[in-house]
Amino acid sequence: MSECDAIVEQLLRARKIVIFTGAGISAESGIATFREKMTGFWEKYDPADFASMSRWNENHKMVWAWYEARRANVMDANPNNAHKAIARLQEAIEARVGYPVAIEVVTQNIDNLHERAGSKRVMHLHGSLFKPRCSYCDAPGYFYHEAPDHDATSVEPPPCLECGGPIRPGVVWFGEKLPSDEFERAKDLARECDVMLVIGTSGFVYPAAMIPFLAVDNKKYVATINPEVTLKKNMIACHWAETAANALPKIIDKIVNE
Ligand code: BV8
Repeated sequence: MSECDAIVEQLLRARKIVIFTGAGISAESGIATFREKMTGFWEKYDPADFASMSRWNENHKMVWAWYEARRANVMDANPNNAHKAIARLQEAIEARVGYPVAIEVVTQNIDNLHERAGSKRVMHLHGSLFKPRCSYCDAPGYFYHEAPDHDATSVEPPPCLECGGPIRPGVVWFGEKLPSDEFERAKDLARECDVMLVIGTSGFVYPAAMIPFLAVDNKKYVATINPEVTLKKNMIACHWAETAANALPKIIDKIVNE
């Protein structure tokens, strides 16, 4: 049985499905994955070093400019066929099985491509490029420019309307806690789901990387879709060595047309 057949067979038996995604699912939209070298001015910087409170405290104009450049890239990008297939999955399965199915996307990504593809239930474990907040009082923030500058390397972040403090990116930096509601919910979903598809993540970054392991420990059907092997093969039911934008439309096609 092919990986696609095996995954579809499980999806058609499931009532609760979790789609756990990482930077790899946005790769085919042209968004560099987290471990890929960045380009241009940012090439000399390590994202894992740059995405930190210490770098923000050291030079928040540079960090704000980096996130604005990344926001500009996401705004220029489009959801790819993987994002679109995931957004169609619930409707496709329910039309086939004739009963309601619960599907939730749990993403480590800070882009908004799942939402722009039409996914309704998306949880961001590492925050979002599109939800800035005040670095002093945590009030919701805003952007100076809806269309951010791709090329600026030092930009004064806007001042908070409540307290005047500098607005920061609404993301989780290394060394910062994950949003507890989202993280607790993601752990519950891993324990309660029937199937978890783990798509485009290296599993390097904790504690988000523990979510698939929680599903494995609770004897759920866990499949990875990734050109590289990330979770040990003896731990998961299926590894499909395929890119997300190739694999997910094949899953939808099999559900809808076979
Ligand atoms: C915390 C937002 C504590 C910001 C991000 C030593 C060991 C273990 C852990 C640690 C350690 N030292 C420190 C830690 C903790 C640290 C951590 O895990 N570090 C790692 C680097 C070792 N974690 C933290 O600091 C976390 N916080 O622990 O706080 C605490 C507790 C209490 C109180 C206070 C504090 C916070 C981590 C969150 C960091 N923020 N993002 C930003 O983006 O700027 S993480 C960042 O990495 C992104 O969100 C990204 O999504 C995430 C994970 O990476 P992936 O998504 O997996 O991306 P990656 O590039 O790695 O892999 C891409 C994959 O896709 C690859 O496998 C590739 O093969 C595949 N792929 C490529 N193309 C495709 C594809 N797959 C399918 N189709 C394709 N076309």
